[in-house]
Amino acid sequence: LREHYCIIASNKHLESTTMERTYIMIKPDGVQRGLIAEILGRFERKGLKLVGLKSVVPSQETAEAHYEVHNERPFYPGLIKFVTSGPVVCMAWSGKDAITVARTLIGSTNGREASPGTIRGDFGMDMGFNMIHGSDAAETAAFELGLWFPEGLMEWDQTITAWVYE
Ligand code: IDP
Ligand code: MG
Repeated sequence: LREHYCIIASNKHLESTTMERTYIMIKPDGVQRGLIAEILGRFERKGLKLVGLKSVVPSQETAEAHYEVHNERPFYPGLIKFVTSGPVVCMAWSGKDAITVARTLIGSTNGREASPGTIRGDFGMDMGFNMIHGSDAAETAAFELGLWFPEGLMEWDQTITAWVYE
């Protein structure tokens, strides 16, 4: 069946997609609220491949580097205090257009405005407590993955891939 299906699929024109890796982080509010498995499960069920996973209490330096683009914003000091307040879950997920796919799963920044079905839309009510971070572009993904995973990421073949992508 699988072989037969591949013959059909191979006749399709090539889609313009890119294999990407993205940095995803469950922030301290997501951990405190017991949403780790719920959030991680959504990425797993979607078909993204887990290539990095750990839990840390972020250092001041790492948090400041991560949110450096926001360092002039009024919410920045509070954001750094919040993100260093306890454990976060650091993840790296890979897949076709993984950066955009992950941002779509996450939803818009303010939970009250985020669409139902998204993580923030289903569980969030505010801007500051929006439970999760996702890289917003290829350059930021590369920077953030290097920042949070200096040890590197996992290389592995996931057997379900053959049934996730045509
Ligand atoms: P994003 O996480 O959806 O990419 P950004 O605009 O990049 O949103 O902001 C980074 C993070 O900073 C947000 O996820 C949120 O935690 C926090 N943040 C952004 N704007 C505000 C605000 O107006 N008040 C409090 N926190 C904010
Ligand atoms: Mg952002």
